[in-house]
Amino acid sequence: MKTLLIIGTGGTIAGAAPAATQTIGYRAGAVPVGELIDNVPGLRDVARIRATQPFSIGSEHMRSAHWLILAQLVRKAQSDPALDGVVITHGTDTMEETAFFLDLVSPRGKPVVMTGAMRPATAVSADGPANLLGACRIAADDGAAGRGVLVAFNDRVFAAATVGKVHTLRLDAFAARDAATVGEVADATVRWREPVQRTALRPQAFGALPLPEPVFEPQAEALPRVALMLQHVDCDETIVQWHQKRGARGIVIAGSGNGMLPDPMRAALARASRSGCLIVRASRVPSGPVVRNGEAEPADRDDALGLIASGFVAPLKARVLLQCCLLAGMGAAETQQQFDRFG
Ligand code: DAS
Repeated sequence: MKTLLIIGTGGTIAGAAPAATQTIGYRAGAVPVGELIDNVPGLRDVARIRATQPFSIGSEHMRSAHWLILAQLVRKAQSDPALDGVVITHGTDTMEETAFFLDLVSPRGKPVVMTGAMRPATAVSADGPANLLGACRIAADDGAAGRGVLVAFNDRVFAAATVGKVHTLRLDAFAARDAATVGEVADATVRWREPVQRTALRPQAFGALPLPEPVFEPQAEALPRVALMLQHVDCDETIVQWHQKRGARGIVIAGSGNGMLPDPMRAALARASRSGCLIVRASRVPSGPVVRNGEAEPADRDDALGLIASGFVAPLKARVLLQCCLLAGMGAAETQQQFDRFG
């Protein structure tokens, strides 16, 4: 029987409300991870379980310091001969960001599966117990090794690089952007849709990257500061300079269409790029890649301005990937190569 480490971090899966009919307005992270485990019939028939709870928060409060604590625990588990895999219970609001960060910085090998819930633990038909059981089945399955961080939700298995929350309330809250699910769980069996994805097989740029110590001081940020901006009609380009004054070393802008920008915004970002800030052009469109040099005028193109095109990487994940590139001391060309890996 495999041995799994379950890391509890809070979220709705550990949420509690006075009334069983309440599915909003609950207290996230109120139920300790040991109780979550005890509330899942049959879980201990799937694997030997160890548990730890480094913190317990609603994931809307997640900070990069929390990510660094989780990365330390996952890296340690990857080299612990007594463990065969990791399951992380986490809020759904920022799960896609945490999953991608851990996917980027954790060495490939043992399964790491994240899960959560859309209904609190106290609700009628709470979905947490089934999601936790599914996540453990996946983490204990031989087919899960080497796939990087996975998200298990509502009997579906997603890759960290493409998963995103697509509904605010529904149980089926997650989907894969520009990709299929990696597998499905049915009748206590995990069915993998495809062999281990090629991005999961490629040597990792950040699997052994030294990571900073987690700091929680107000306004301290343990990872390089990267701003994320959404382009809209009349968007104020002076915000670019404000982000730089606040210490941003990178900016991701979710442009319109193929990551397109109005002249004033493009000029402001070009100035920031010239001053050494890495700029990634992503798109506010929910699917499809952002390709390089889409502008009509050569002088406005990425090559001329030193901008990076996000490819298939969604804006929220582009910010995380850019943080890792900056932490690794990469410049624009090497960073573009990292984004192109997700094509
Ligand atoms: N409470 C929100 C969070 O922690 C929602 C959830 O957990 O599902 O992300």
